[in-house]
Formats: sequence, C-alpha cells, structure tokens
Amino acid sequence: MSTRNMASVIDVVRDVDAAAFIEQIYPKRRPVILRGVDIGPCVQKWRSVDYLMNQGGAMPVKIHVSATPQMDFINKNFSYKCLTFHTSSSSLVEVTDLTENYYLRALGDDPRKDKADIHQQFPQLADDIKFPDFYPPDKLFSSVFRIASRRTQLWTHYDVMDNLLIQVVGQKRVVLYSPEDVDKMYLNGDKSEVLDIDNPDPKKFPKFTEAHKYEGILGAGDILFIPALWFHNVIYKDYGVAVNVFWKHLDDSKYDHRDTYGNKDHVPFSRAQQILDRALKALEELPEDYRSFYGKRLIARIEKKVVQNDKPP
Ligand SMILES: O=C(O)CCC(=O)C(=O)O
Repeated sequence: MSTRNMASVIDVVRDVDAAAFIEQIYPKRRPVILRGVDIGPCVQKWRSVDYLMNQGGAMPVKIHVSATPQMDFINKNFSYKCLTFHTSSSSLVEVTDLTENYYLRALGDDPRKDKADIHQQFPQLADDIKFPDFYPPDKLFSSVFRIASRRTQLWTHYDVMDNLLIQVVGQKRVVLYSPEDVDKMYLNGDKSEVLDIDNPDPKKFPKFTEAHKYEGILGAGDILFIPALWFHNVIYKDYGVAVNVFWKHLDDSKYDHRDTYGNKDHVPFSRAQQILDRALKALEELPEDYRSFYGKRLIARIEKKVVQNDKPP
C-alpha cells in the first residue's frame, strides 16, 4: 500500500498587524505565511548584491560548501569555508556552474558564547530591516542572517524557539511537519535522517511516508511563522537572502542558557533524558526477557501519562 506523504498548503494571511497575530494566529501554534507585513526597505535594497557586499563589509563569515544541493548535517557532506562577507556574498550569487552549493548562517561574534544578532554583526544592513512587533521584545533570543545559492536544500530539523523567517530576496520552498509526527521523522538529535523528503527510501524510512507535509512558497517580503518544535526543510528556488528571529514562548528557566543556536532541547526534557538513562541502566541488572517486560511497562506508563494525557478512552 502506498502511503505517500499527504500534503496541505500552508495558510497565507495578508496584512496582519500585531493584534491579529498575537490574538488570532499565535495561540493556534500552526505555521502561517504572513504576506504584506512592512519589513522595511531591505526588500528593495538587498536585491543589489553590490549593495549587500558594501554594507555587509569585511565581516568574517563561515559558509557551508557542498557538492550536492542537499546539505546533510548528520553525515556532514559539506565543508566550511572562512571568507569575508563581501567575498562570500559575491560567491554565493555567482555560483552558476552548479558544481558547488553555498549556505551562510550567520553566527555570534564568539559562536560558543554569543547568539547571532544582525544588529551586532551587520549593523549597516540591520538598519534596512524592520522586525514585526509580534513578540515581547524581552523574549527575543537571536536574529540570524542567512544567504544561500540557488538549489540549496537545508536539512529537516526543529528549533526550540518560536521563529519568524523573513524572506527578503528570492523564492524558496518550505516544507513543514507537525511535532505530532515526531515518531515518523527518524531523528538524530534535532535533525531528521531523511534527506530526500520528496523521494524518501520507503525501506529505510517507512514511517516517514506517513508524516503529513505542510508546504508553501515564500517570496520576497513574506514571513513564515514556524512555531517551536515544527520540523522544517527549506529549498532555495533562487539565490536567497533571509533573516529569522527566534524568541522564547516559554518561561526563561525552560531554556538551556548555554544555547546559542536556539536548538538545544528544553531543560525539563534534558533532565528527563538523564533520568531515563539511569532507568535503563537499572534495567540492565535484569536478564533480557525481564528487561523487555519492564521496558514495555515503562513505555505503557509514558504513553498513558504523556501521549494520551491520562484522558479517558
Ligand atoms: O531559510 C533558511 O535558510 C533556513 C531557515 C531555518 O532553518 C530557520 O529559520 O530555522
């Protein structure tokens, strides 16, 4: 039986203001494409690569360079190239022979300690972009500048923060999967092992074909709201420039304070994993058939308590 991914089109909502986003869209915690929001003069200005290069300046950046468009963070099929921003932006746009694919994800000044902040790393470009006032300013975590060459595909992953992905130049296809489909995503940390989301190997990834796809096309000026934990995969149809803002939906204490990328799991989950490691170690004291019996009892408890939420059938 073929169970190819069912697909829905991501809703597009026009001319949303802060009140409409906060009251009607945000509480649903579903992805939405916001069209017609004022994001400032970047949409016109950043179309010029010369302008981007001049304003971005000689800032050192590290870009992913890969021979294939599908970048694979798990098997690392790319290398890193350290360039200055103006060199990288010209390389990114001038990749015409399609033998290399480039992806820049800006980092903080010291990536181990600092979060990406477009105002800090690219102050002259930051003046051109207006972030929508759709989240409390004190909840802002980072603002990440991204550029990729045409065809680049970014691996499917989730982030722990809410996200507004602001597309400034070029078109990209976005494919999202609900957190409810987590058991079908073949995760390795926060990343899915399924690279070819359009033609997944059904023998290797049988459940993935049952995950529900949410698809959309982002054009210049569009904003995609990606709620925390929603899986996303991005394919650049053109050379593209984007900035995304991550912000905290939950109380500060739920986030790992050493996280600079916005992808370290929430603190209660990390604690739960440590406790689970201890539980699994304890079961090792038993022979295999006993271990399997008690392991299944633990799974049943988790199922009942967390997944079914102790609801009556
Ligand atoms: O558009 C992109 O380059 C990737 C976006 C992304 O992964 C994110 O905003 O978390």
